[in-house]
Amino acid sequence: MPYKSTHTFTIFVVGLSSKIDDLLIKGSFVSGQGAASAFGVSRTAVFKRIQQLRKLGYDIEAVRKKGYRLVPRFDGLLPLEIKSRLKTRIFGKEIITLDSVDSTQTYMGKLAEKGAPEGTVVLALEQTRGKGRMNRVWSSPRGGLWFSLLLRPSIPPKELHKLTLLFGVAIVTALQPLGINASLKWPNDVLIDRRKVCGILLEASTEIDRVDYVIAGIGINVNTSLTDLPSEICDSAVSLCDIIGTKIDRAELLCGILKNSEDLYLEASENGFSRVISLWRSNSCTIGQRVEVRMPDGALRGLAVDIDEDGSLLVKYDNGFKKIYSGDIILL
Ligand code: BTX
Repeated sequence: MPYKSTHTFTIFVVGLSSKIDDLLIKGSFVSGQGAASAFGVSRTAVFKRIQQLRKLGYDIEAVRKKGYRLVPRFDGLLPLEIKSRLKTRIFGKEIITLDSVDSTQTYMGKLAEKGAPEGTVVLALEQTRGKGRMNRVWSSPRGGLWFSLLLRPSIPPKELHKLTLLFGVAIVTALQPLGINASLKWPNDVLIDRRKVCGILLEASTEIDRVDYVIAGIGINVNTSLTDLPSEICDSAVSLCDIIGTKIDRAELLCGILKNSEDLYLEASENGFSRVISLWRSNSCTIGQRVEVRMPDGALRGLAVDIDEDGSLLVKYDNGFKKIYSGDIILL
């Protein structure tokens, strides 16, 4: 598989390769002669880069008198294929596609510590030790969309949990053009007919009053068959291809999620999270439901009445109301 080696071609591409890649991403034809004169190199140097890319798995067509053109494959998850379809400014400017990794979160953590820029994406075709919240395991066989996105937000640490809500909204909205009506279970699940199709994990490095970085991990069962998942979660999980009945283009879905989340993120950075909260509310399957809230110090049953502007869940129980800031809920 070509994916393992793409790392060096994403973060560290400089000079001629990067100029050629930029033209290919734009969908333009790269003429051997034109690029050679424009960049002051030989035609052989241009051809070498094209051959390198082909070896990495890219489909690059050659048309007489026009030159070379990148043809993104259906469901093609190589960095340039994704970038050629992306309509974002920051998210996905750097993309690393790995064939297999323990966890994209762990991999991204190392890049973040080395100063990788905001918007960097690491995605893997499979994870051997995918992480859920509270040390739980996230099952990540081939066919799913498993990725981490690096953020360096200028919000106070106490607002970080609102980013989970933001990604939930971005994902549900990206599924709508596929005709999929998913909904949000507080705080971090995306469900279809009460079954989990996606999980969101936010990990952050913070100081007392500032956030250094956040790694948003998103896992979606896209073209995974339920038989690839452990039997104990088969009843509570679902995959998009099971619902639709055909394979889905993960690259397109990823681009949609990155675009939606970037738009919401930029708006929240300017004007706060009101719009995220209101969109979360209207896409929720939590509000109006009887729930059991499981917290480290015990469980509580009641009615989930609303989500507050601070992102907490407001639960009405026998003795009054309680705001829940963290924990798990079960829909009763
Ligand atoms: P969570 O703790 O809310 O959910 C974990 C629970 O979900 C597990 O205990 C199990 O019951 C169930 N589960 C595990 N795998 C699946 C699955 N594939 N589909 C449905 N249910 C499942 C949710 O944590 C956060 C998950 C984030 C995953 C992404 S993938 C990319 C990034 N890298 C990484 O290691 N984690 C994130």
